[in-house]
Amino acid sequence: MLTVHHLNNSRSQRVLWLLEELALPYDIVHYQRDAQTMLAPASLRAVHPLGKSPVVTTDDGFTLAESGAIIETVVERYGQGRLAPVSGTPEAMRYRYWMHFAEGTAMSPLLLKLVFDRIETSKMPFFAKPIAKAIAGKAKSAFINPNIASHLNFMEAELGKSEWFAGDTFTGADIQMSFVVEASQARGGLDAKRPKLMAYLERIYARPAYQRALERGGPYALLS
Ligand SMILES: N[C@@H](CCC(=O)N[C@@H](CS)C(=O)NCC(=O)O)C(=O)O
Repeated sequence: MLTVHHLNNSRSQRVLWLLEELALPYDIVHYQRDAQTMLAPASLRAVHPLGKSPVVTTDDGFTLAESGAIIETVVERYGQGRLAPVSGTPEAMRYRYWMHFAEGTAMSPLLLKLVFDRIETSKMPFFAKPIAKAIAGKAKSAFINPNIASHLNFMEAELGKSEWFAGDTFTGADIQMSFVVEASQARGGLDAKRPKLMAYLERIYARPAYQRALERGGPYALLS
């Protein structure tokens, strides 16, 4: 049996979804973000030293962290050929690419956007506010927003080539990429101007396993 250490409104939602897609039995231990800081509770550090979500523990004593590594490991160990392209094919190369692109490239500017948006609106002495706003505004206009836009344009173009990120078949790479697309909609400016990505979101929301994961994981709303 697998146990998902699930933080509300977080990347662990996609691990629940993965396990539902594979129809694997699993337990959930729930953790709640601090309402002020949005950080995970210290109890998650008892499971993995970084205290980040997702973490999965297995009956045979493994602790898995880092969502891409979790998805790849679960698909390899328990997937019986499902959710991953046959190795050595062009689809397998695309699968690996998107598995890494999600956290290695796409999430960085989205995280920076979250941080700088918060700086702009956080409480501080009145004289510091214009300085903070100017720095945040410059970081966003010079680096963060152009990178998010370029990633979105790239993803939109790729989804023009095939229905799913790795090809014509739904794979674990789509589960990994889902958080990027959802976060882009919540705070990265993704909207109807990029119809392929919006249709992709509709396709994933329509999957019964995605719905079941929401039922088990509880309310899910990404930070914006
Ligand atoms: N690259 C890591 C990121 C893990 C991560 O930052 N998780 C967030 C939730 S989406 C978290 O645990 N935040 C709470 C905290 O940092 O205390 C992954 O994909 O697993």
